[in-house]
Amino acid sequence: MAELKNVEFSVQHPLNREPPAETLISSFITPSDLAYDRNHGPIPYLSASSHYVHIDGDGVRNPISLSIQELQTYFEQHEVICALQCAGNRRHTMRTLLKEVQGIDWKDAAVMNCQWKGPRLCDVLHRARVVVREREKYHVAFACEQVPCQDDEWYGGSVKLIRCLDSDVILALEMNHHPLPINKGYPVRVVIPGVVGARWVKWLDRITVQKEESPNFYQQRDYKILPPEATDAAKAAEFWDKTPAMMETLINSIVAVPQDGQTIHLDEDGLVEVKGYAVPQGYCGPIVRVEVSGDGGRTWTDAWLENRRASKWAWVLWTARVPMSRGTQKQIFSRATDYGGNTQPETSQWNLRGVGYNGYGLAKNLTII
Ligand SMILES: Nc1nc2c(c(=O)[nH]1)N[C@H]1C(S)=C(S)[C@@H](COP(=O)(O)O)O[C@H]1N2
Ligand SMILES: [Mo]
Repeated sequence: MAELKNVEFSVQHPLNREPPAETLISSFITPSDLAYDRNHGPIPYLSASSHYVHIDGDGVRNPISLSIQELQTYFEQHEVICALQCAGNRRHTMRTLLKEVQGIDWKDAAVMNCQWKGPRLCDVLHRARVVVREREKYHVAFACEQVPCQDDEWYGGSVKLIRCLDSDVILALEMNHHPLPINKGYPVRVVIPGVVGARWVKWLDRITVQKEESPNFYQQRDYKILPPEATDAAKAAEFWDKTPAMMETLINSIVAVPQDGQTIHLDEDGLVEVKGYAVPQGYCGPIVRVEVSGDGGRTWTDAWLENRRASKWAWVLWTARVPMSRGTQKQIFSRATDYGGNTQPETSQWNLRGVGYNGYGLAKNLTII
């Protein structure tokens, strides 16, 4: 086990929680105290005045250690508004609709849409003088060695170097115009718009340019869409190395209002008000269309999209008024499409870890009166 430094011992289990989806969609920018928390280990309490980020690796001619103050003053501070989503978001729908899976029972709210600010990763790498011949062969590995995790002694993940040179990839020092909250990675975390949350390493202390992906458990043995033949942990063993690590988020949308099991009055026009969020696929945003069906997919109504032009990486909040007939056991579907032409499928393929579920948004067991 790694040495226990700065551990908050009062947190016995890693902190994992999500807000109710109806509350989450009440604001375009998610307030930090409403945002979900996902942790594979205890939360470290770090001091910004003694924390350093070390940059090293293959082709790094000038390995450097930067303090938080240096990250703030040596580089232009760049702001980005983007969605952050756990790869396990909507696992509950996969396990209830398709088949049992392994993992935290996330519903639809393991996602947030926030404003992040800090130096661009490409500027920091530039200062460390990264000179490599075949850029496409390299990865950038991010690590937090502050606390041990449940399945590894540290937390880490990596992304291809070419993806990291995108000018919106930043080392965030601020979230929603305040220093990062402790839970969110204080004093620094990496923000990689369009990529699953698992790679957005919090409490970041090392950035390494290397030819291989991160060797960390959470890059190698988790956060992969295993093939359906991997039906249990023993069978999964032969597939981990052959299956790519998840990177880009998938196009998705969910129905937040109404919620499963509710009773709804039709309005005078025979319509039901439906609300939710939609997130684009990886680099293909923004969301350009959300359609909603109250009759099992026979007819679809276009939703009104809020804040569609805010950022290609952001979510959109949407509202639709959908015709429905009275009765019980009614369902509502939502289906999003992004600028890159990706449209949500009706369901997605089952996988053991229940990651990457992006079938139609769904509210079920509704009674319409
Ligand atoms: N150091 C560290 N970084 C981490 C994690 C972690 O457990 N430890 N969890 C990852 C996962 S799986 C997700 S989904 C996001 C969650 O970020 P949040 O807790 O700010 O919501 O952080 C990522 N970064
Ligand atoms: Mo995650």
